[in-house]
Amino acid sequence: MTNPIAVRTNASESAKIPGAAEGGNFARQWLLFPLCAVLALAILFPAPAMAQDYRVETVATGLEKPWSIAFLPDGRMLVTEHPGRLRVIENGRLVDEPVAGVPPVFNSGQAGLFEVLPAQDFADSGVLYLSFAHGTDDANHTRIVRAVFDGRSLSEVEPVFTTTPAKSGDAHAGGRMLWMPDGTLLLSLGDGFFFREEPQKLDSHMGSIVRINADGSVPQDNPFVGRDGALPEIYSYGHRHVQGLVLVDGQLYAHEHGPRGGDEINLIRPGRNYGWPVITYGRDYSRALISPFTEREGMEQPLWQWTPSIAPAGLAFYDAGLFPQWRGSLLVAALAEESLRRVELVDGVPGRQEVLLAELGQRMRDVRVGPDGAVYLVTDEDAGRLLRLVPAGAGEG
Ligand SMILES: [Ca+2]
Repeated sequence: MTNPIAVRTNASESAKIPGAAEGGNFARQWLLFPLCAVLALAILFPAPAMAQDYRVETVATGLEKPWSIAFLPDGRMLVTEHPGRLRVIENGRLVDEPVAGVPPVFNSGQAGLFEVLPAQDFADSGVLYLSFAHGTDDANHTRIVRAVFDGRSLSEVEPVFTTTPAKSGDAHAGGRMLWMPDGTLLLSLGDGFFFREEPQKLDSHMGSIVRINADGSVPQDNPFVGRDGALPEIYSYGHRHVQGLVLVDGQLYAHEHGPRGGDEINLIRPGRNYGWPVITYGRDYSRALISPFTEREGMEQPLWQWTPSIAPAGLAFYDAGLFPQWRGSLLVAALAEESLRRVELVDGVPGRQEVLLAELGQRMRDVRVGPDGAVYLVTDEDAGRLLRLVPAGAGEG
């Protein structure tokens, strides 16, 4: 175990899921039917990428639990470190001094500094958004602040959104952010791990995706505006722990952690209920049944579910030119599987999958496509790395 703290709170994030053993039994049964076996294995155990597909470059090392990656219009990059630091990569190298002025975060287990997201008008305004766990172990919230970044420090830091109610503990706080095409901002949240009933409640932000305006106000076309007892920021609900958001052709995709099994990719629509914990394809970490149901009227089915869990963290869509064979794919960083999953979308639905980077044996926390068309990842390690994937034949970056 590389992360004893996370083991306590979320086995799917940290445990080596015993997929190989389960797969072996499954495969032996199918080998009675050789053709079926070949087909099943091809689907269930996608082959690692050919070694010549890509080359892995290390952009930066010594990042403590790096969590998210952002690109600035002038070519600089930003990386958050989970304990509460914001780092700058300038001219291809990590600036020694962390950015000053980052607000204090609740740093424990899965709680900490989450994402950095440049404002859509960053080139003019210099405004960044940060998401993080705020408060104490007894009472904490997921918070978004905005601040002006001058290249070395933050100023004019002001909260724009804070979840309600407060929760205890350091697990499942969400933290992924995304700009929608209309200029509204999404934030993904979790069920706090110990508060499984919250995602079905509309008077709690826990287990939802919320949508706010850039100044923190509520968009009046949010699905629950005006409904008694409902929080107006809620955009979708019934989520366990959403750790990836991305737009593809104007459609919103999210992935979320199941418990033991049942990690999901969902197509997110406003006002919809994604089912947790009433329906799930996973079981509890004790293997106990959480629910006998995998579907129910009024609740959305995932587009895809992973059992055993891969623990998805970070989500991108590849549509660049550097890897033409990857175009049209979701890229999913995985913690438990220690991989990058490439998930082909066919008519908007997950199809063939490919497991990349398994040869590194490292938990992957975030994945992004750079403006250069390369794929960037951070490894979830105490001495984490920022990686850049380029085609194997490409010149040194
Ligand atoms: Ca679900």
